[in-house]
Amino acid sequence: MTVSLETFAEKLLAADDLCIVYHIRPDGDCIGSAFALALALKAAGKRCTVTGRDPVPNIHRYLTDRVPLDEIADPVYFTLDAVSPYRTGNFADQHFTFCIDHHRNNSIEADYKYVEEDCGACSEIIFKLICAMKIPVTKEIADLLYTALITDTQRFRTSDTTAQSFETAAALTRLGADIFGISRRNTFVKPRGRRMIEDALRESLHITHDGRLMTGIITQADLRRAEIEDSELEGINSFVEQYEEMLIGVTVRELPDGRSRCSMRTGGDISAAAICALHGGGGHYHAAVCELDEPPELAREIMEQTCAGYLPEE
Ligand SMILES: [Mn+2]
Repeated sequence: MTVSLETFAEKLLAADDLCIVYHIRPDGDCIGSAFALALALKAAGKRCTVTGRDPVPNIHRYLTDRVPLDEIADPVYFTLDAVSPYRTGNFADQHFTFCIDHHRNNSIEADYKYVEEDCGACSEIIFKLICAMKIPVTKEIADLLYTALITDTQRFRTSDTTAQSFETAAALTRLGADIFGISRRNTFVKPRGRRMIEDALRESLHITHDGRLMTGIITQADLRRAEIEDSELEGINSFVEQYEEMLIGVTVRELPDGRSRCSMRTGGDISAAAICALHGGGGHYHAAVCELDEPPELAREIMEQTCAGYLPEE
């Protein structure tokens, strides 16, 4: 049932023994939001834990390892930043009491659900929720929420970045968030492995239709060579966006099981969410994703065929 944020806050304050579930292949937004909320709920005297199918990416561990979690036998489940049951991984069949999200067409059923479509980051909602519960936002919470905000808005440049994104950032700045360090760490500095992957991706590019359609591939072999985990490549799907002529850009990432995850970025009036929906995926207007059972080279061909039909007439 969809409820107002006020009702959501009331119901959450009345609950205890919570388990917050972040989505598979976690990013800064779901991790920052989940651990910030856990800290807040614990400050309000509740028992709380955070879990997800995949481990917390190393880059965020310096913040999350400091969050003390409880062991809870029979928790109340809370999901955030996951658009569908599939995205909750091994919790796909779990009954969720609480659900918060910022994606279009969220398909998770929950007793209490609050979705703001197309807001910059889930953490903007989590910040409002913590404030609505009148729980103080500490520097630790602010750091986690800012990590989520800066990564999901890609330094405030996605098309979902709104005045609320900046208002949240201003508030978190006043609350002591490490603006310089978090931005630098998450959006600017590139470790050696990351640079190697970018080189491999550049090499793999297929650029057609006068540069308007481009596809690239990152394989498991690339990851091994660069000695980097897939989870350490947040933002890599936006690499294609640096090409000025690009209208549709797809980054095909080979999954450990040989299937392909196709991340799409679009410009102009082309809906990435609509194209990815054709292959069972979804997401935002200019950034969406779908998974194909095919290996990367074949998945690339399929995506090229699908996308070519969406390019405007020259
Ligand atoms: Mn998000």
